[in-house]
Amino acid sequence: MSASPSISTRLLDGQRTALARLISWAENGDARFPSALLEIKQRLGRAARTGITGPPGAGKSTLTNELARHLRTTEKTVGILAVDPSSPITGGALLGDRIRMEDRTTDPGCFIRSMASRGSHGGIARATVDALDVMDAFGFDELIVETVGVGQAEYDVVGAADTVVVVLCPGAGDGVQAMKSGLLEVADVLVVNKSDMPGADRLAKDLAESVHIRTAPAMGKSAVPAWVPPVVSCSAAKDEGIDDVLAAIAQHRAFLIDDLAGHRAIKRANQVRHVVTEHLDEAIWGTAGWTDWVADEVRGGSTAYEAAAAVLAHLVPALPMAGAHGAKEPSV
Ligand SMILES: Nc1nc2c(ncn2[C@@H]2O[C@H](COP(=O)(O)OP(=O)(O)O)[C@@H](O)[C@H]2O)c(=O)[nH]1
Ligand SMILES: [Mg+2]
Repeated sequence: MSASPSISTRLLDGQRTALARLISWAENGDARFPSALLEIKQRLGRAARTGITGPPGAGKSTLTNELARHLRTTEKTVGILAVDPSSPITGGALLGDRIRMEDRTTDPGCFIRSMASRGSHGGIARATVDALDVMDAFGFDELIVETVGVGQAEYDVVGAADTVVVVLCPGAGDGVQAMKSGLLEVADVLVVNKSDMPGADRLAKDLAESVHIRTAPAMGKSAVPAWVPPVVSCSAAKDEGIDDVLAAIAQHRAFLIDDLAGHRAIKRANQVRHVVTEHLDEAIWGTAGWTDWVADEVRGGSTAYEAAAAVLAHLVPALPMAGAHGAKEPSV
């Protein structure tokens, strides 16, 4: 009797049940994931990865759907990951996205998965990269990861992509807001969606101007031309300008091509950090019972810093903060 093929083998054979299962392992931080990843490692790195972020309501999901549809007309296979870092409570919003993307779900060349990650922000970013790796090994040509919102957690999630697309729209959350919130810094491509709405041209102009101001000094200093994020206008709802968005993404990818491996290595290093942080967090607070000890200390009158110093002194004696204030060793 021969053993049934492993889940990695089944993934590489193109079985969708294995794809779904491995993404769940990634999502849940399943202990079986690391060895499964090792078995699919040889097939990684082929897919192009695009991250889509921006304020709620900008049209990210509509655009993602359109990008996928246009890519499908060129025979490219597409995997989509919709990440909601806030909490499983927003399942309603995810369901909404799912319904809107429905016309993609009957197409065998397109795969859509929503992920509502539990745990820390680092955990979401880690799970996203793992899920993208699984989809990459499965064989999709293009991967798109969409995340809700505009904060640091969202940058961590989409920052793992080769190309980060920031989607804005006229009206709510205007250009000034975007500039303040640091969205311009993370964008490789800036998209002004809802070009059918008033104020879209103004927003595109303002964005192009601030990108120019921001990138000009850097270009002056360096002999290597820096990437200047293009501002592209489109209307996802009216299916206008979608190919311009795809062209801008392709241009950025072409810009990266000389050092794609280096670009990806930096992002991969972030993933190592996330894994280490997540494991430490789990080891300290999940299994070792430090939470109770800390609660006792605080109840006994310690400040948070005193209690933290005591924990750190025990865990990592070489850390500068450890042992500060002459904190005593905890006995766990
Ligand atoms: N007028 C207009 N509305 C759009 C456009 N793209 C999306 N929308 C609408 O904007 C709303 C938010 O879109 P959605 O894709 O869910 O935004 P997300 O929150 O960024 O994912 C929906 O009601 C869309 O129908 C567009 O190009 N023009
Ligand atoms: Mg959405």
